[in-house]
Amino acid sequence: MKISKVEAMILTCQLDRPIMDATYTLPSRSVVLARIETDEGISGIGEAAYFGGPPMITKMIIEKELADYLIGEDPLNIERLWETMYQRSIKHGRKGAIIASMSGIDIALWDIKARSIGMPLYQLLGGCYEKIRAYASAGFYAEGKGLKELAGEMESYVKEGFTAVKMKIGRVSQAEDMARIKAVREAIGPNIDLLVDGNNVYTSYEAIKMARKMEAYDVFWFEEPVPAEDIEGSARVAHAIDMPLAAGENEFTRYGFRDLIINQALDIAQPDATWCGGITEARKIAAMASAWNITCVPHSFSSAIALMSNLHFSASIPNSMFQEFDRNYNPLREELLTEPVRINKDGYIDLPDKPGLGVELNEATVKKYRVH
Ligand code: SMN
Ligand code: MG
Repeated sequence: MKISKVEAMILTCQLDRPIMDATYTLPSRSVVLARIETDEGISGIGEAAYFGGPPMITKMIIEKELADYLIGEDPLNIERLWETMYQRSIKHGRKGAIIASMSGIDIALWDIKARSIGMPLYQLLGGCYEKIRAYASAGFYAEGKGLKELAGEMESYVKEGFTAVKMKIGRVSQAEDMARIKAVREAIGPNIDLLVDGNNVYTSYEAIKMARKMEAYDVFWFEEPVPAEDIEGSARVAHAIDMPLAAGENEFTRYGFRDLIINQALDIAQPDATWCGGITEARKIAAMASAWNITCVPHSFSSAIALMSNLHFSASIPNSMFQEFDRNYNPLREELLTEPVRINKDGYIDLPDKPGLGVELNEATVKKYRVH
């Protein structure tokens, strides 16, 4: 089998009401999908995260740089192709947009490989779980969203069947955030796991102070309390607090995660297969984490393709726990597939039994949101 075409599609959708975490405001949701075709008629799909830059840059890297290393090659030699892409781009790559672009390609290659043998991807990768517990990722700041609205929003996910929910903190004072956490805990009751995400906004001493206050509300994990570059600060926080520290969504490749792990900067590792280096690299990160008894919970906050890519990865490793399931308004997640991703009655996502990622794009949605 030979790769005959590599292309990237950009889909964009404007939000009526922007959502905000500690530092960012999201006015729109966009995705870059990588599609790889072969001479045998089998094609694969993957997503390349573009966060922090225009999606066009990611599309250009895929089509104008990485495609050259792939056309004519056998798509089944995924390790070799990964290494070729990494080594040939290393002078301007190693982190950021190049690795995110490679990630989309890597996922599409795995989709092709699993489709070519008619097997669901997570089983081809080793097959560990048939379902993964999902947490509702939400609780952002927004114009006009007060305590009552936030509490109502988080409660609605519990009513839908989620047994764990995540909310944002760090945009307002610690006192205001504590009031938000209290309101959410009271709304969801004592039996739901409550995760909080600081999106890199605190100093280590602020984070430790905040964590001690949050203990009263039985917070399950504290995500990214300090800047991603502050590895020692993250380690100080992880050592000082009782709840686990989750981090790594901003990190790339096994080399980046090695530094977080050997410095004991996290208890829970959150690689995202759409930008850490694809499923190939995410599995190496998870294996390395397992040697330190670290749980691996993939980050995912984009389209349904990103969600399914991370879900197959999660289901293929023994040290997974949850799958992040963004619940903010996003038609590129809810309408992108002919069968949208849903939780089952126990709050888990069942892995599909179809080959590859096990999904089919809804072409009407692609047409509606595609940017040319
Ligand atoms: C996150 C990252 C990128 C965009 C929105 C939200 C977030 C998460 O930190 O944990 O999903
Ligand atoms: Mg996060």
